Amino acid sequence: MKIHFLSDLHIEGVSDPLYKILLNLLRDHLQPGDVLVLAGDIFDLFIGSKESFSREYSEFLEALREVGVRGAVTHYIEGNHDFLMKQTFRGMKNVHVHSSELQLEVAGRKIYVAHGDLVDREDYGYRLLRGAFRSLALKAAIEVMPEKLVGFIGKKSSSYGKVRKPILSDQLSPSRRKRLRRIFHAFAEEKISEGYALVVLGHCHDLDEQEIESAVNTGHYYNLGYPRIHKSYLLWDVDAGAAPHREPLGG
Ligand SMILES: [Mn+2]
Repeated sequence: MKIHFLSDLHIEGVSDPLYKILLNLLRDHLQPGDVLVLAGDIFDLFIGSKESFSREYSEFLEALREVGVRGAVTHYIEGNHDFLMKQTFRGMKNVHVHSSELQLEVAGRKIYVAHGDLVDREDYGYRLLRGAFRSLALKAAIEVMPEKLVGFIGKKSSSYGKVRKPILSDQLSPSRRKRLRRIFHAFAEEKISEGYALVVLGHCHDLDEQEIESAVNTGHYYNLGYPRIHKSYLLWDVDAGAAPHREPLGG
C-alpha cells in the first residue's frame, strides 16, 4: 500500500503540463488499496460545484471516479484556490472531501494532513475571509454567478494572507522566511505532541522537512513545496517499512 501526497499544483487549465501529469498519476500509478491525498490548491481556480469547472476538468473527475471504483481511496482537502467542492465529487466511490484537515491512521501511525492556510494563527484577516468565502450564502451565489466573478473571488481568496505572497519561499527576505518556517514548524510540533507521527502541509510552497521532537514524542514534518518548480511529490510506501520520500513527478 502506498500513500501519495500532492498539493499546490495550481493547475491553470487542461493544457497545463501538470494536468497531464496528474491524470497519468491517477490512471497509471494508483493500485487498489493505495491512498491519494490531494492537499489543496490542486487547481488554481475551482470554486463551488459550477458546471463550467466540472466540464473543463471532466477528465480528472472521470479518472478519479475510475480510481475509486478500482479500489484506491482519494482524500481531497480543499485549499484556498479550490473549495466548496463537496457537490462536485458527490456519489463518487472512495472519494472524500475535507474542508480543512485530514487525520489517518496507517500501520499504527497517526498522520495529519492539511493544506496549511490555517497554520498562521495570527492571520486573523484571512481566517475571517476564509469563513466568508466558504459560507452557504456564497456557495449559493457562486452557482448563478458569471465565471469572471468567480475568478475574481478566487483571486481575492488566494492573494490574501500573510504567509504566501511570492510563489517560492526562496524569494522571501531571510527574516520572513525564518518566520514562515517557525510558524509551520511550531504547528507541526503541536500536532506531533498530539500523537501524530507524520505531519504533511502545503500552501507556502516551501519544500521543507524536519524531524521534530516534541515534549511527548518524535515525528516528521514535510511540506509539499511547489511541484511546478520542485518537480516532486511525497510518497510513502507503507509496506516497504521505509520513511516517506520525495518521488519525481512526471519524470
Ligand atoms: Mn494555498
